[in-house]
Amino acid sequence: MRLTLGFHEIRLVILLLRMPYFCRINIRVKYFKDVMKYLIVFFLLVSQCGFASNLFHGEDGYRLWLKYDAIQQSELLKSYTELLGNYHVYGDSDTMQVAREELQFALGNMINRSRHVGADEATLLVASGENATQLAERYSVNIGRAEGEGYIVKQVTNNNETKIVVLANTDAGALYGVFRLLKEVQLHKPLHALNIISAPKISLRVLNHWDDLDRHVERGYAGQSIWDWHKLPEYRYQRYVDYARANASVGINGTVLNNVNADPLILTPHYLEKVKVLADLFRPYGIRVYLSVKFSSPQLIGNLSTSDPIDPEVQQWWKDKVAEIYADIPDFGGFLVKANSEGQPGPGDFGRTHAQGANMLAKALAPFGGNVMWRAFVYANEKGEERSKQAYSEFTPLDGKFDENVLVQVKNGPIDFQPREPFSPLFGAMPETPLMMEFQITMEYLGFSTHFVYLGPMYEEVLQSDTYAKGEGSTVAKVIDGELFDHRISGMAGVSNIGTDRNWTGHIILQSNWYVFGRMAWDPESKASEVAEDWVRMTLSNEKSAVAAITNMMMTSHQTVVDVMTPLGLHHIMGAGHHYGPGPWVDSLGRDDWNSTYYHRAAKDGIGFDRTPEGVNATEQYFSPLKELWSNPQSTPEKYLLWFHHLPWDFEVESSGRPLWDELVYRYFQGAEQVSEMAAKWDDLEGQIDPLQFRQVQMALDIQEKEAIWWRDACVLYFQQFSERPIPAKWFTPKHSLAELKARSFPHAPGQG
Ligand code: GCW
Repeated sequence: MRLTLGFHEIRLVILLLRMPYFCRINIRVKYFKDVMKYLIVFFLLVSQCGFASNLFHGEDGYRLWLKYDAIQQSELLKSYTELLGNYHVYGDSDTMQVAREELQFALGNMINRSRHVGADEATLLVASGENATQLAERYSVNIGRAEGEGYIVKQVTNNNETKIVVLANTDAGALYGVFRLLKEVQLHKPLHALNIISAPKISLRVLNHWDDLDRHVERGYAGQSIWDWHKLPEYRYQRYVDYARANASVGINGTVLNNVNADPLILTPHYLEKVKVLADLFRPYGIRVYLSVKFSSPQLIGNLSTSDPIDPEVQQWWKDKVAEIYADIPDFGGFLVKANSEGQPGPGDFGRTHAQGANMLAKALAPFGGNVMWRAFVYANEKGEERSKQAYSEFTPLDGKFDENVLVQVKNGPIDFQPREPFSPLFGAMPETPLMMEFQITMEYLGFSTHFVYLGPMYEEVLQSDTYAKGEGSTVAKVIDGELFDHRISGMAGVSNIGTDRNWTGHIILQSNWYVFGRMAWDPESKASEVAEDWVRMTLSNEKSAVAAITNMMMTSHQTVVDVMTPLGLHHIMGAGHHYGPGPWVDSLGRDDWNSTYYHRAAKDGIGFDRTPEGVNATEQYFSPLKELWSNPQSTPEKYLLWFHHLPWDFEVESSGRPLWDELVYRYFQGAEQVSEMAAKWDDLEGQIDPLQFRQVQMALDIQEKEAIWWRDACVLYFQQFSERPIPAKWFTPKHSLAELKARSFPHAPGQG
């Protein structure tokens, strides 16, 4: 038993001692003191035995996966100390300085020895550029393979002298290499025969913050925006630097600071001065800053009468604005634009195309090396075309018309970050244009920040989907990393789940989604399970059984949330506006394609959206053989069944042989049960991981369990009105009534747009 007296314990002791005063009890002081003495001893014992200390002490999650806990195993410690204890980092740029500091901090913690020494004395050498080239020659290492931002981490021998070298062509590469080496140590991997060569397959690896200037985070569930705009530029939180460190540790090299529903004020000098400070803080970590811009900025803050992209005055306004930014931020990354989408202004307002809008900005940025990330998330009722088809219809005719420094940023699915979607048909359909992937890391449609959902398997599923654009093997991963169509630039964006919560993401497990995003942006061929295991071992436990148990839970958690909310290809049936909880009955929003009923189409004759040639023919946007396969329910993967087909309630579901209605009910009940099983498995981990982390996830699982039952009852009862079929015998009638569930309202649900 550990005796720790924390703030809360001390406060309670003082309170107990002062009780007579507070209670004004008239008892004899002599007895009172005796009683109090026993009470205090009793309280201290109880608090140390678990309950109180579990609540108030422990790992609060701030350190993320960079905990650098001390290595206990003596063999390992000995070998790490020998090989890493004395190191030398060449160069004195800010980035090399950061690399040096990271080693100092990490090794000091992990092996309790950390000395920066002369190159001759050192057993670990870290170098970039010219220094690295020389070392590479000395140790016969092919440094070319590290490419621009990559690294080589290798054990080398020369004249019977064994060293570890971290070599890179750039400073950023060397820093990434240092983080990689430290990861190996955190994972307790042996270092002998170490030979890692790694270079990013994607050039722009960026987080998108949907953060407003008043610190509200659209679809954010982890507190406020970490950017304290009001206190910038003077007040610089340590958190800014820790944010950059965490990103660099997984290879993220860009951040879009503000919401795509952009406030034009971000481009005023008042804010640019603040942006500059963040850019300066992030630069040593290899991170470039980008901004979301409002297309009508020339009118809103520039006093122009138009924002028409072919107007010379408008063009000049953007050129001047860009020059003003680069004067202060020489490595500024560029702009992200949401245009003519959900009420945002865009070139369409002036009768111009997305390409004309994007190219105007691209021309202003090109002389400085900046890029435009132009979003393809566009849809509008007036177009008279089914929502899932609109982005493709609007963008494919523009292929080949974008300037070189424009990337079109496409959400993973054709609709909108649903728990599961087939990949967007745009991937593969615009060979002349670099397409960026946009994943959502924040869990707008997946249970906010109280659900245990690891998104790795979902990202992997999308990235490994075959588009067949150039025959078999034309995966989405190969489209976006530029390999398939040979593009110079490539990108992946992740809508951030970060906020001011002490643990950054509101839920410890959700840190893994930030982590896996970075890993997959570096290498879209990464395996979700391997990444999960790495993350668990650095964040929660390095013990074999705990690692296996948690990794397993993570790997099944995405399928679980799909079963809980939208099994068999259902989609967009969440509560209106905030998207919290079930809302399959939502049918009265301003636009058809905001309503749940538009998407599930439940009726007496069946359920699901007919997107085959007999229906809206969305399947035509995919390459063969997908367009044929997905036009037929028999050859459509069950996970997409109701996405592409409207099927009768007695349609036989192949994998189970159950009628569709029974299968649907089965999935909803099964989903809720899986959450309970997950909660039970988590309970088994008590004592194996940090008590605070344990307890926080446990509490969130309580919420998740409650909400899974809510989803089950709401969807089963709602759809039953149409199927008019009984709930299969194995299950039971939900205890809530549909009327009661429909009446629930959450006007203050977090993260609203
Ligand atoms: O999913 C929707 C969200 C909006 C978001 C939009 C988008 C930033 O509900 O909050 O706006 O997507 O991606 O632009």
